[in-house]
Amino acid sequence: MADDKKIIFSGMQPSGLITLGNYLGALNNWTKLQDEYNCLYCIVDMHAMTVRQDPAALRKQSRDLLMQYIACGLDPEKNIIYYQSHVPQHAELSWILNCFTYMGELNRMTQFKEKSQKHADNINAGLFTYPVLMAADILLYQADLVPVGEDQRQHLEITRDIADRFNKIYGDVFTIPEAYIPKVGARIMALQNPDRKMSKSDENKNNTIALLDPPEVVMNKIKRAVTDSDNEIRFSEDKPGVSNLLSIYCAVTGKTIPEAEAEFKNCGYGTFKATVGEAVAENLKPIQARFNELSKDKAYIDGIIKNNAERASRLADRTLRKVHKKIGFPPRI
Ligand code: ATP
Ligand code: LTN
Repeated sequence: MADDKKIIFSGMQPSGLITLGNYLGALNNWTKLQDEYNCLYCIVDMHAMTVRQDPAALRKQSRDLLMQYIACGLDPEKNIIYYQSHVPQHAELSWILNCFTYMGELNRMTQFKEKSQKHADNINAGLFTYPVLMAADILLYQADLVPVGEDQRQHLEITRDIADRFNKIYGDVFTIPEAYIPKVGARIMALQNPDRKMSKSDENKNNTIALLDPPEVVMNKIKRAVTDSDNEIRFSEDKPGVSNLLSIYCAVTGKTIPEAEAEFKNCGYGTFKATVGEAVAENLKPIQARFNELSKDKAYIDGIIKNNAERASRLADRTLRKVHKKIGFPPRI
């Protein structure tokens, strides 16, 4: 990695097929940043353990997620793309940072509250300390910038607080990272429930568009998306369904909201949805073609998995050793 470039870290959970929300909120930005920065993009399988996963499905989803990263345009030579569980330093730093994080801080996390409600039968300690592992992910690599969707803003804030607290005690150990959130597409909503965010683990598949959904499925899901009855295509808080489709359209075409509103001024919802559906399906086609090619090349993917984990681990070790020294762990002889 070039020493003069700033560092980016981000990750996604292999908790299902990536959605248009994950793509527009995060992954799309990752591909844009790969030339300017030294980037690490992780498949956070240890985070996915915070809710129950079927082992065979988790294994497949993890590999599929890695291939989707590449299919979306991440170059595995330029970026370090790897599985979190292959780099043990994440868990090691996470333990130490747990001792610098307060219960009260973790109690305020909205993701914890939402996931606890959704999985009331499994409110485990990992779900509670999830943000600490995320802080460890980021701080291990001294990341300057973290490209994520809007829902992760709070986790970035706690990461900064933990890093700052640690630095105040031990000197400048960690870089304080900044969130990098897109202007359009940072919060794509569920198609059938536009008052909550699109999530890849949603059981109702009509709520989500997966990057790997074939064009006819994309068209159908968008046609069935919840709108309202006034037939007016404008971006407004009282029109969450229409506004969500407008955001999706703008994020995939690069148009602004006023441009899109003008374009659909005299259209009904039928034409509007068909145009949005087509734009999305067209955007996904090359990604799907690349994904299918990659699925056939086992040796290539295996090579990336091995090499990139080693590269990440070497970098992570630098920070972890520094931390060990600062806090007073005995040196290795
Ligand atoms: P899960 O359903 O398992 O909680 P998720 O779909 O919320 O998963 P994550 O793996 O937690 O996705 O997040 C990956 C990235 O995608 C994060 O940067 C997150 O902010 C972003 N993201 C998730 N959902 C959306 C959304 N609806 N709109 C925009 N960005 C999103
Ligand atoms: N918590 C994130 C996923 C995640 C992440 C990270 C994102 C884990 N570690 C580090 C950015 C940086 C999520 O739930 N979307």
